[in-house]
Amino acid sequence: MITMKDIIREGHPALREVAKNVELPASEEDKATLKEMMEYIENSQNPETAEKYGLRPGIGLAAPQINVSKRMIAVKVPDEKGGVISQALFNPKIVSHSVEKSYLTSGEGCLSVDREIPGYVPRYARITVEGTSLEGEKIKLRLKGLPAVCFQHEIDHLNGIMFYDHINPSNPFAAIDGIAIER
Ligand code: UDB
Ligand code: ZN
Repeated sequence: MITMKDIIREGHPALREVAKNVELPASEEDKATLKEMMEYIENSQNPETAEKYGLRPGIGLAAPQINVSKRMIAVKVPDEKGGVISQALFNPKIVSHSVEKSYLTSGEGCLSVDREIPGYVPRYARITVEGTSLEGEKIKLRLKGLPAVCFQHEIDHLNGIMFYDHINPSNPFAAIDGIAIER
């Protein structure tokens, strides 16, 4: 089971690497890793298991965060319609995106970052993501709102990009021409 001690933190070089494509069909080992990542997210969102194991409640996790430099992500995130988008993907890719931007008015954090870093993180407002599920099916997701932010944050990890790389260094809260997402 993945716990916080398995999650590498800011400063670890693996967070700055470009992760490798997963060869498909995925090996049993890669599938087991991705399943464990999704289990972390689920355990961390369950108040009892989160408390018991000291898990920080997460909505997404990328394999480089557990020091596995492969293109795998697990996301379980509420959408705007009261639903939940729960998806583990191999080789996720943004195949199209809006010109329009959006950002969380509360900024972002990261399971691999143990400090508050204030500022708006501009993201694409709408994205289409393709990838392959644990079952080996091709998946295409059209996302907006928090799910779009979360998938972009996780896919950034696969490219060695941290959320704060996107913050305007001279004015972290400079107005962004786009859609504000209230937390
Ligand atoms: C998170 N959770 O899981 F706007 F219902 C963050 C942490 C770092 C604060 C735990 C989070 O943002 N939850 C959230 C936000 C909302 C509404 C809501 C729950 N991550 C995952 C991560 O570090 N993956 O690598 C960071 C998020 C920042 C933007 C999306 C992912
Ligand atoms: Zn993160």
